Amino acid sequence: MVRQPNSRSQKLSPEEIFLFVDNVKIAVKAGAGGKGAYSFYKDKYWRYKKPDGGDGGRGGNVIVRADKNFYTLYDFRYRQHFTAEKGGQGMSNRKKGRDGQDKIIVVPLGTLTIDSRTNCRLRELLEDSQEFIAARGGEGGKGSVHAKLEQELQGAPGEEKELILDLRLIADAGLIGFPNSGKSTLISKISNAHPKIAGYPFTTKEPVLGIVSREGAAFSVADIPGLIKDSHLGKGLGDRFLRHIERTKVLVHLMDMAGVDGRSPFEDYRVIKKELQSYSEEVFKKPVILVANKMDLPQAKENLALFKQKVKEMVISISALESQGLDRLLNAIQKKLLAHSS
Ligand SMILES: Nc1nc2c(ncn2[C@@H]2O[C@H](COP(=O)(O)OP(=O)(O)OP(=O)(O)O)[C@@H](O)[C@H]2O)c(=O)[nH]1
Ligand SMILES: [Mg+2]
Repeated sequence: MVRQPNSRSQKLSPEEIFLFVDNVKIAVKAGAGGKGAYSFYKDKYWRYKKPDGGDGGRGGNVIVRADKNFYTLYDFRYRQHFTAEKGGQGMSNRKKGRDGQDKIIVVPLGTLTIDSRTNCRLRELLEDSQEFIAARGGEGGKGSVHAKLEQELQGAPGEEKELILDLRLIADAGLIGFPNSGKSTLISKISNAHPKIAGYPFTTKEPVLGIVSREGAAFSVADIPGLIKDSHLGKGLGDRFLRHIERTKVLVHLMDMAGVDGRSPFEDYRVIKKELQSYSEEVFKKPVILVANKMDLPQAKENLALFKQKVKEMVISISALESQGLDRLLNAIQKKLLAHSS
């Protein structure tokens, strides 16, 4: 199951607008190794005391693990410090101390971990349950059975790091378009995602992931907040969410063909293309499926005819609201995904 954001009230403070968190800094500390036991054994049969102190346990590691049920780093706004357990002390009678428990940090798929002090990219987790040790626990100290020097009794300290977690969602297809073009209506009809839908711009304030299940196949779709002219300069909600379609294989560009908000669909098409190009050449070059939405409205047919005179690419006509043409669209997305799967 893909976790959906909680339903939120309509009025959000500027702070809350960016509830979807995709970059955080955290501090992690692995457990120190336990101390080796300094202990000796003597009974009536032995003339000298014999060492019998066991080794200390290993300190716990800090592990970063990907989980497909998470898709934001929001929780890290409330918790930034993670410490793994220390190793237990060694005991007499050669008993080894208990190993410290690992600390598991759960992150969404698509999270890159960077060591903030060295700026070194540690690992990017792209699959469910994939994990790596971000900070290693210290070795336990030697017990008096093994230790030659007193210093050897001490356990090694655990690694301490400051990590940056940077998320880029992983989805097969990304929905783009002007606010109110019907992106959320579409994703709610074709997938298990049910974002808020309303007739005012910027209803969607954070990316939403949905899974489309079809016979014998499934693919994921990301709905991101609408783009407008000069999004790349920060207008509207800006282009900050476009990073979440950087890894999609296919873009689905939705256009309000009825021009409900009084704009021309062709102008919208040009503006979005320009915004993509201003954002990055790589995103601009992604395969795009053009979709004429709101074809149930009277003005749409005439606008589509005009649009087709100016744009040579194929356009798929749908009405997301009335679930018209969705099968054709899904077939086209699947076909493009197959053609561009590496
Ligand atoms: N008539 C008609 N209205 C539609 C259609 N698709 C969406 N709408 C309406 O258009 C308005 C905007 O729809 P949304 O799905 O919220 O649009 P959006 O692109 O997600 O908008 P933002 O989240 O603001 O970027 C709503 O009132 C929808 O009911 C359609 O096919 N036909
Ligand atoms: Mg929306």
